[in-house]
Amino acid sequence: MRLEPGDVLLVIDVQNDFLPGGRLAVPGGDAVIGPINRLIGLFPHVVVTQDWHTPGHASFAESHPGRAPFDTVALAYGPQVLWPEHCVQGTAGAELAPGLDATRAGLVIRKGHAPLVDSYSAFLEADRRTRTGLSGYLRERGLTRLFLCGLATDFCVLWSALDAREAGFDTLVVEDAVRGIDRDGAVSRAWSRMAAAGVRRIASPAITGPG
Ligand code: VGL
Ligand code: ZN
Repeated sequence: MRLEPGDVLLVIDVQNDFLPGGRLAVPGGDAVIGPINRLIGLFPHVVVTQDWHTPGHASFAESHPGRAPFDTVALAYGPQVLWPEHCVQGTAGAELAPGLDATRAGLVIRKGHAPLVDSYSAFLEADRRTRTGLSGYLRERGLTRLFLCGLATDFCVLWSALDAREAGFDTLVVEDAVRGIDRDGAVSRAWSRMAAAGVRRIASPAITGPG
C-alpha cells in the first residue's frame, strides 16, 4: 500500500512502563519498536500518544484499598479495570521508549491525566464525553486515514481504533507493530471487535512511502 498525503501514523503508548521490565509490561512490547521506527520514516504525519496519569490515579489498584490489579471497580462513569500503578506523570516509566525515534512526531497527545477518569482511547476519555482534541487536530490538518500501532492491542489500541471509526476516519491497525496484554484471550476478541467496526488490518512490510 502506497502512502498518501492525508495519511497519519498514530503511535500509541510506546512507553517504558509498557515494555518488559516496566510496571505494566506488555509481553513482547519491545518488538513493536523496530517496525514503528521504519514506519515513522515513511509517513508524512506522525502523532504519538502518552499514557500520563496523576499520582494516585483512580485506575490504579493501589488507590483502592483491598483491591488487586485486574479487579474491576465501579467508578462514576461505569466499570473500570484496575492496573498496577503505571505511567505516572514525570516519571521514567512514563517516558517514551528510548529506542523509539519520535523526533518527527508533530503532536504528542497525553491522556489519562484527569485524576478520576481513565482514557484508553486517544480520542475520548473513559467517561465517553470528554474529548482529547485529537479528532479536531486531524481534521484541521486534513488527515483522513489513520494507521495505528503501539501498545496495547486489547486496550489503548482497541479503544483508539474504535473511536477513530466512530469519528469517521478510515482506520487501519498495523498487525506486526502492536502487542497485547492478552488476559483471557482479549487480543483475539479485540481483533474481532475492530473488524466488526470496519477497522482494517495491515502488515507493516506492505506499507511503502509516498514516493
Ligand atoms: C493501557 C492499561 C492501562 C494501554 C494504558 O496503553 O493499553 N492499558 N493504561
Ligand atoms: Zn493507563
